[in-house]
Amino acid sequence: MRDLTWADPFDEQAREILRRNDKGRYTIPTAGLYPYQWNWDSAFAAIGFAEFDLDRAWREIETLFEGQWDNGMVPHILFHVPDEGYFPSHDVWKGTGPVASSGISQPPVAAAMARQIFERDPEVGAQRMAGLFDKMVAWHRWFINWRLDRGAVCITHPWEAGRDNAPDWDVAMAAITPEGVGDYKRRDTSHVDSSMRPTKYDYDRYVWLVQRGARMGWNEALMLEDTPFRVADPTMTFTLLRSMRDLAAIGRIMGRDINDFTGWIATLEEGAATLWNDDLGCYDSRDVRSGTWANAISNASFLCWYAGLDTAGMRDIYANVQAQVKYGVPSLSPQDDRFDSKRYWRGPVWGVMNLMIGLGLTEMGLEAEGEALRASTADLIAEHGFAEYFDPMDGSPAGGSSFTWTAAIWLGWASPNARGK
Ligand code: 9WN
Repeated sequence: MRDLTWADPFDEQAREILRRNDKGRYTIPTAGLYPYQWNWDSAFAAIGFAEFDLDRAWREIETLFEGQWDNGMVPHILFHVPDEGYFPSHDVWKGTGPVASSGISQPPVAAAMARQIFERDPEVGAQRMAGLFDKMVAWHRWFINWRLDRGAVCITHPWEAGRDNAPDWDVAMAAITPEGVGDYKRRDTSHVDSSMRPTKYDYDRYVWLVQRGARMGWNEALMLEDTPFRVADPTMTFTLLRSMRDLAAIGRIMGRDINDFTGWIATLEEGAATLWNDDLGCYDSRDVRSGTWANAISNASFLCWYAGLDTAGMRDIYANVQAQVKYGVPSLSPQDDRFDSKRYWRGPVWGVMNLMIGLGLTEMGLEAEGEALRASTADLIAEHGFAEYFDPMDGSPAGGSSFTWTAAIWLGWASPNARGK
């Protein structure tokens, strides 16, 4: 039997949150604010489930891939059961796949999380991956076919990166005039204080981009002819690179054809190099239309290690950013004028980003830094609850509560009892 430790009650609380948000075949991020299945949230949920119910962990990922489109895209939201509490709904998105969905994707972390789960029980893993492997390859190929700019992965909507209002998109967002967007009723600000959410300026542009995609039937070739929003992004580039490596590793074990992966990985490595902003001395987002840098040291910049890239200079930048906050990793450097400790992706700490940064640090041989980040994330959650995100200056919880991915990364990584740490 395992020793009783201070963390045991939090483990139980985390399992309880996952059970509460569990809809049977998929998990919602939190009741009220996010009543559907989100793509990368589900992948993270799976590593939480894997700590106590391996079958349920695989089911989460399998349900996500039931929503895959014919072209390989896996949508960022699956609207399994209609719900009045979220805007924009499927009526606005008009996603064209087998399950009512949005029309964009989200950071491809599913294969990376699947590898973690696979390692728990490779025999079961091989059985479950038998049905998932080709689907994951098709999704990765979709990014290669439709989202590359000089090898870096681009987003076509701020929601695609999962870092909705990050300053990384400010230039691209300013270039949009959201003409004809019409009236709409936001639901998020009825669940959460508006100071913690994106602004109306942001939402007008989010909705305008959705309407445009829906009008074009989400035809990638057509949308690419005149794209109003295209930003090469470290979140996408680094997570895809990581997932490519992990999927290739799984494929090798299963004796699958992984010939395409070598070229894809090389392309993405070249792409990652194009995200290096020399003046900033850091990985950054690049607006493809204007060629301008975001000049943002974000938590996505620090996903480089998770992608297997140990670039000179990044360790010092990381140490400098971490020295300025009580709890890292802030989504934007506090030295940046645009930093806002409570507003979503412009300052707050997000547990899932910490998980990927922490694992990356450890794998790169920076064990002390990786362990320090794990321990500080554990303190943050134990002291302030399973919130959606946190103020890096004092740890105060923000956004939704009883949040699936915070509970999941607690169980799978941050808890002293986690096997994935
Ligand atoms: C839009 C569910 C999602 C996360 C994103 C996070 C937030 C949605 C929203 O919530 O985005 O996709 O309505 O604000 O930014 O990363 O997947 O938790």
